[in-house]
Amino acid sequence: MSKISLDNKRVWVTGHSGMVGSALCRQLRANYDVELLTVSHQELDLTDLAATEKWFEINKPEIVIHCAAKVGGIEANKTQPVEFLSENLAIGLNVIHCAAKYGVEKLVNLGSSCFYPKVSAQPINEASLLTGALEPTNEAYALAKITLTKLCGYYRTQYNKDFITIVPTNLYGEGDNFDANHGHVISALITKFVKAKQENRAQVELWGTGQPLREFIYVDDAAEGILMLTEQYSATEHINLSGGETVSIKELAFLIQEQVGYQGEIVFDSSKPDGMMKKSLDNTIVSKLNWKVKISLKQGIELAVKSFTTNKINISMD
Ligand code: GFB
Repeated sequence: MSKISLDNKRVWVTGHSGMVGSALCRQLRANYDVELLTVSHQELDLTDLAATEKWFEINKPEIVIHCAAKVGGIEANKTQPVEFLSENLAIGLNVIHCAAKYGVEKLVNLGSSCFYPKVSAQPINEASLLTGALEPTNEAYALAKITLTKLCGYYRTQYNKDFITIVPTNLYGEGDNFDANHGHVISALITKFVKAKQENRAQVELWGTGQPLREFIYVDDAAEGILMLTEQYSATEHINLSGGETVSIKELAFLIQEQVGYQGEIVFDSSKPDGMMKKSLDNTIVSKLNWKVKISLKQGIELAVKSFTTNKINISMD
């Protein structure tokens, strides 16, 4: 199995209204000649196997890019492990099994940078998977993602299916969940700083020590990389999609504070979890495939703040 072309294919993006799914749809519409298939959660519940099978039978996707998932930041992961494990596993198993049963030409599964061991040599390479214990705050989500990644690999070795897994580093940008408590750090911080500025608050309270290091990629860069790998990558081994900037949460907070124009003080609540102390992914393999990040962290934060304020996103600070 080798390279494929997306052109003239029926391409189904699951989770098309989420951050990654919607970025993929924007690019597929603008830059590719595809028949794009999408279906809302109301029309199709992917945890329902019979309904999912029926959808495959009727719509006959040739390429599936599986983005549908229950996602969230460190707090959401920590407080809802049952849903993070069972929903992600159920959705993923149904989509992957149906892709095999209904003869999908290529399936792209998304892993997560948090599925690598809590203590990993940095930057984390693909071979680190399953070499140590997971970070407890996101163990449930990571277990679902690891199982689905392995399943794709087994489908290739046992049934010769062209199923791949791409592992994006931490993503952010337009279409993210900007909830202050359940969102990932960049979106949650944008919400917190914008609110604090609007309400003239003297302080913004952030979580943990501010010391953890995270690597970030703007979602439009990631979408370009995912589409490039869909066409060019075909292997049992998952592949990291990384090469973004790595900063401490404290440095990140200053960047967002500056972009929002908030003048007050930042306070870190160290009773809240830090999660993994360092998380950036090794990009040796993907960098050989003619793709690199174009949007700097500063530019990406500017874009994310703009999308947040222009879309007047309804935010929760509870
Ligand atoms: O993005 P985030 O929620 O998740 O948090 P992870 C990143 C870091 O930012 C942690 C700190 O060290 C947090 O303690 N932080 C500071 C905050 N203030 C805040 C805040 O207001 N909100 C949030 N969310 N964080 C996630 C996993 O881990 O990585 C997910 O939990 C997912 O499963 C994602 O896979 C990629 O980067 O630590």
